[in-house]
Amino acid sequence: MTGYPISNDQISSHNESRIDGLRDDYGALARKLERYGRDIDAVKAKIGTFSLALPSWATGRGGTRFAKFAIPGEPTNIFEKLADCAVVNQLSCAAPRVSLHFPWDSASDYDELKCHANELGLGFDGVNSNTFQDQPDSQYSYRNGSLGAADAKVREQAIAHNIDCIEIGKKLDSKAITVWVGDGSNFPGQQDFTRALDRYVSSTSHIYDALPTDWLMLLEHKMFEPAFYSTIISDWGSSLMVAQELGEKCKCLVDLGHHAPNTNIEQIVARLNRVGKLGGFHFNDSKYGDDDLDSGSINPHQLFLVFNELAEAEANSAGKFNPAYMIDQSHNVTDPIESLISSTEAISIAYAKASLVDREALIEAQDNNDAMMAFRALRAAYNFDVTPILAMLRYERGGAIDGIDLYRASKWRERKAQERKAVGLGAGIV
Ligand code: PSV
Ligand code: MN
Repeated sequence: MTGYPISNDQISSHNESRIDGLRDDYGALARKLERYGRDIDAVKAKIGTFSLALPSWATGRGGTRFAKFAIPGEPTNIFEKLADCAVVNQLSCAAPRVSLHFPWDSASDYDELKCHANELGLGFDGVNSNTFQDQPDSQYSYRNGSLGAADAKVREQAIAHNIDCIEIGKKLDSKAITVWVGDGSNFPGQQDFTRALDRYVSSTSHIYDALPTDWLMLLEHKMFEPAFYSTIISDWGSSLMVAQELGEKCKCLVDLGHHAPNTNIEQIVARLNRVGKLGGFHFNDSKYGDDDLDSGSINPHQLFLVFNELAEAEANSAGKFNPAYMIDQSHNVTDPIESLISSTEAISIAYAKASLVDREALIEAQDNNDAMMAFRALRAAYNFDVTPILAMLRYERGGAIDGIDLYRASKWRERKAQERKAVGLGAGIV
């Protein structure tokens, strides 16, 4: 563990003062689970298989389109972002992969970047392209769209950028590219819905053709923003339509915040899974129309219901079910490392509770049209406080019983504030 950011001594002394209390809580939960017919160690082993990818871009303070309020010690390049992700993973033991976004995370030597990440205990998840912003060296502007733009030269530039991302991803052992575009319109009549989608399909088919055989292309839909009247891939229907047209290596990615408030996202998950097109998730939470709040901070029950569909899908999948799980949120008022530790736990909790659902009882109640018993099957699992299992997993794996407490005690951010360059003023939606 030599390259890891927090010292083993610090972790051990943090855990020492908490382990007795944790053993107590774990024992009490074990007895409760036994009455429910489940063995806690088997449950722990199952939960231990769950892991998430961290978004490199969420390690800095995100900001809104109005302002970004940076904090001292924020990362300013991909190496510093990886260091912060390594802290999250070391303490939470459930986030061993990082998803990079280009050109934000460009590096001069990707072999060096990969070695560096591996030394920190990290690997790489899917890569993300960015054709929703112009770059200083861009020849053509994306102001009127990218993969769906009317101008063929703009589309060619956007396609080439996506293919470059695949080439970088190959060096990092990534196995997927996630494509999200801001293409859309702000006025009725501004854009022909059909021709714009035709152009998008044609562009994405060129990217699809450049995919290595063992890669996936994940299409991410978003209802609105930055376009406010129409967005080219606005919903799961549009996403699915294109994924089906492109072929079996193209699937849909569900960002939880990219729907209208109160949309039944768990049903979308079940639908996409039914046709083999559920490719992955961007986890976050949302109160209005945003995709920025911390996972589980607003509606942990919805998160549980999403995972209940995933548990159902996994149970019926004969071992082939492997969606990409990733966080995507914007930390505007917290230290991003703390939010990522807290969100990793919130998402793991939802996974754990869903794995406790008595699926036989649920199906029997559903088949008997017994709504209350079906609901109780879900509620019984949801009501378990599974946090001692997650804390025990972290403890056994060399992580922190209380990640945020230990992070604060480590003074990581204060130390980085001395070492890292200050982040300038700015704004931008992430
Ligand atoms: C767009 O809102 C999004 O959810 C996409 O995943 C982007 O890649 C990411 O946020 C960063 O802008
Ligand atoms: Mn997203």
